[in-house]
Amino acid sequence: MGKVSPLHPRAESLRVREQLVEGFKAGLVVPEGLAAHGRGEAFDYILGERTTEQARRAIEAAAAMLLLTKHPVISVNGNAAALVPAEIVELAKATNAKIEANLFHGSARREAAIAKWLRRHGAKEVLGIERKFSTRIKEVHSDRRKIDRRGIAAADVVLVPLEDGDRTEALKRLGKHVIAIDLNPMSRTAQAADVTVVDNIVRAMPRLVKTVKRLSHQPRARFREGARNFENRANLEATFKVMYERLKNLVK
Ligand code: PTJ
Repeated sequence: MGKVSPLHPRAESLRVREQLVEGFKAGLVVPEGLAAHGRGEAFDYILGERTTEQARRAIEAAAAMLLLTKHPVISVNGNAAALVPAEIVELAKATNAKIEANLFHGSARREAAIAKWLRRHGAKEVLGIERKFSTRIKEVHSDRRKIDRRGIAAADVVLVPLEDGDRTEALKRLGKHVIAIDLNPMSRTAQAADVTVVDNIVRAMPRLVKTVKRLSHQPRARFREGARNFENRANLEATFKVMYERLKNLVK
């Protein structure tokens, strides 16, 4: 981890930053991704840099949803690829999900680099690369509109990590269910998703993989009801309360 001592009080946060910088140097992450990470860190600080009870509940619902669906797809951008490549691959294997590179700052070169990086971590196939399978979601005002016919276009559930934009609303209009992982509970994506995991992706993804593996040994009926009863709005409101209480306790 360069010159940062593991005894430094911010060691873990600095290690994650370093990982992202390495991803930037390797051509996976855009410079804007470093800024986006900083926004996430600010929310993480307010949350106490831990997985809240609300995030745990959302992860439980997300795991159930991924297991209960026929065509799940994990959408991957530069930041997600740099931070949790092994977990993306593990989750895809455990849920039979497809992996699709989908970028805000579209670039064929970076898509290829991300696909190669994920294959190095064990991915058999990464969609979103071949032009002949490419199609578009209307009304998405960014490069994220480009999707793969075999992937997001055909998906019933899409896992969307780290984005704040109009794609989730568009995916919902297409009848898809969306799981978001986003430290900012106010983001458009967090607000529009069916299940929002307000947690750092570096904590949320390993927990999601573990939860999927645990649930996959159980009868489906056992977790189907829980997933159905999950209320994202109420869970987001409870998350805002956690943040509010933490800030309130700092004021005498
Ligand atoms: O690789 P590309 O071209 O797709 O670009 C990736 C970025 C992240 C630059 C792009 O998707 C982007 O601009 O993202 P946004 O729209 O700024 O949204 C990123 C969201 O992720 C924000 O709401 C951040 O708070 C949140 N975020 C950042 N880092 C983390 C995070 N959420 C969870 N874990 C993180 N480590």
